[in-house]
Amino acid sequence: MSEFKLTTVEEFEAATNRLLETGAKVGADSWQMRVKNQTPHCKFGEQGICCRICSMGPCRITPKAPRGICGCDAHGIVGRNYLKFTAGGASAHSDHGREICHTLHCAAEDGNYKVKDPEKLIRIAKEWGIETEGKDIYALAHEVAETGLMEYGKPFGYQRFLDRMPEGQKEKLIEDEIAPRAIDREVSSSLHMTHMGCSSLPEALVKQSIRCGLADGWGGSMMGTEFSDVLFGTPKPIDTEANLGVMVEENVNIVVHGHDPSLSEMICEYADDPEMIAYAKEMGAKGITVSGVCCTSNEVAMRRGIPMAGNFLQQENVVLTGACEAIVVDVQCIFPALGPLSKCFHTKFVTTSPIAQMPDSEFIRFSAETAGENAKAIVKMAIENFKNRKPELVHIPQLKQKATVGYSVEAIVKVLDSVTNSQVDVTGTTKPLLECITSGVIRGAVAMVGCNNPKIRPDYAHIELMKKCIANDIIIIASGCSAQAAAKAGLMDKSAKDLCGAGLKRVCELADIPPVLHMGSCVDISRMMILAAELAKDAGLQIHQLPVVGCAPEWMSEKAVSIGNYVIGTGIDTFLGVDPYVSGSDQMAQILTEGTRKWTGAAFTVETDIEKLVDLMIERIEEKRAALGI
Ligand code: BF8
Ligand code: SF4
Repeated sequence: MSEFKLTTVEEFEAATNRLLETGAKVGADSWQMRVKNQTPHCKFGEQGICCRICSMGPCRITPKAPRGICGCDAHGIVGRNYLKFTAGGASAHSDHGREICHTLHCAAEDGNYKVKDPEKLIRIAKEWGIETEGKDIYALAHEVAETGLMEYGKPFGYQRFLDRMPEGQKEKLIEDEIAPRAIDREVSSSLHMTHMGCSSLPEALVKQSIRCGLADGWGGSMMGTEFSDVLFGTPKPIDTEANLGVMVEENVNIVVHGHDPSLSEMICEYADDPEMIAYAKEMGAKGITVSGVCCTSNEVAMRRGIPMAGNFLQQENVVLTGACEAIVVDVQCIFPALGPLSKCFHTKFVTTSPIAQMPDSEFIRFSAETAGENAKAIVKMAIENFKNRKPELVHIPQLKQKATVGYSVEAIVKVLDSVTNSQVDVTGTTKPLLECITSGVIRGAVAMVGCNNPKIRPDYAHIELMKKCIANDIIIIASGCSAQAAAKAGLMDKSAKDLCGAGLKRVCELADIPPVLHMGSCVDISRMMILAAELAKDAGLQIHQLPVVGCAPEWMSEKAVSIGNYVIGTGIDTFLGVDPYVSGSDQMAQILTEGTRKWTGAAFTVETDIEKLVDLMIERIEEKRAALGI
């Protein structure tokens, strides 16, 4: 037996409590304190029955006041709120994807950004019917980027990547009017539908939520993922470490946080520059450590092995170590609290995007054209800040785990090829994985995604669900903050195979993989959709028939709702541990948990009891297997 041991949530919490003591010394605020101030939450908001989309309101639904001033009932109000939530998430993911398209458009042989995976670029160009023969790779990159940008506003047709779905699925989506058209159009139409005096029919609002979500998952997010791979390389398995213990006391610590790899890639590049390292030494440090928080961390961990300092609810902790010279952010999931918190320490809080501007931050506008000089300025600023540390405040909790990350679809297909010893050459398909599933060695797969949320004990649901799944021979593919929870616990260490059932353990041994596979950031949930589509095509099935489910037990953001919509839109049942503000309408709840099946073959399950949630997932996977007779 190895000496492998998971880090427990209790150990995470003890480390956090120790850091909060430092916070108390310097008068810092914390999310733990703010949660207390904000609870109990407003019941109308929680149930989704507050409407303030016109200035006759706000209107709140009660038994005595069952309709708003315009006459809208609870179902219409909940439905509109749900669609707005989705549109917010789809816009964020897709705008991130658009930025990546722009970065690709700026790529040049002698520029800041290069094409690192030309094969993937050519593959996508061919898929999109773009002539590749005899073309310079950068000319091709620009043409593909421009075609991608057109996906946001094209007047006719549907998202190009829908052609990756199994035969007939796109046609069914078109027939049901949920096939996504131009991405911006879906977001815009959603906001039009929720305008005062437009849709109040729950079914129509849910349909548009799915369509808008699909524009994200099979449009903006998928382009974000694919073109990030083209620019920065398609992830391959790589070793890294996770949790706050990755920060190094003697070094200049730069923490990258947010989502867009265009920034973090450049920071990593310059932090590695011998000139910068020499400068750090001159300033009294031993070197430079870059670590990450949230999805940007997933991006650079997958491609460079950059360690992961933590996930969403750990973002304040990196500053509380007193050893963070700069926390450099781009967009999404960044606490405005980081501004005032940084002021309690020597930390520089550097915002870089016009999309995410915050008080008490230093704004260094980052753009693809000037990326090199921007990144250099940021790294220099961090180095020069090292001398301002207050040694009496420095405490880095010595908690970290090893993790192997970087399981893109391409990487999964490759490693699982080694599992089946069949003589037939199956390279390049998901057939070996299918064989494992059909034979029952692996019972199915769960796509674990999403955030932390103070409503759920942070990381606990992610980790407990994963442990139970792998013990039941269900393989986990994880992304976003869920992936980081797994990594911090040790579930992405290959030794975690000992926690698996016999079948999955054997697969992990043969393929030399951990039982929880890191698939990347939240835009990379598009990778999961591609994997599901490939599995279905190779099996001659539709996606909704596969013994695969999605799960977001601790989700919190609008993006997560958009994701939920495209995951069920793709045909994958999705299990949520937090209610998406729909409990105020039985009609909405019914459509979301059952009604969507007639369009996509999948629906949501909402269960706040985590034990029950995992049992329901396992049950669903077994039902799918039974239906297939396997
Ligand atoms: O996009 S999992 S807290 S970091 S929203 Fe945010 Fe949620 Fe983390 Fe990435 Ni995704
Ligand atoms: Fe009230 Fe109707 Fe206006 Fe909403 S749209 S605030 S329910 S009057």
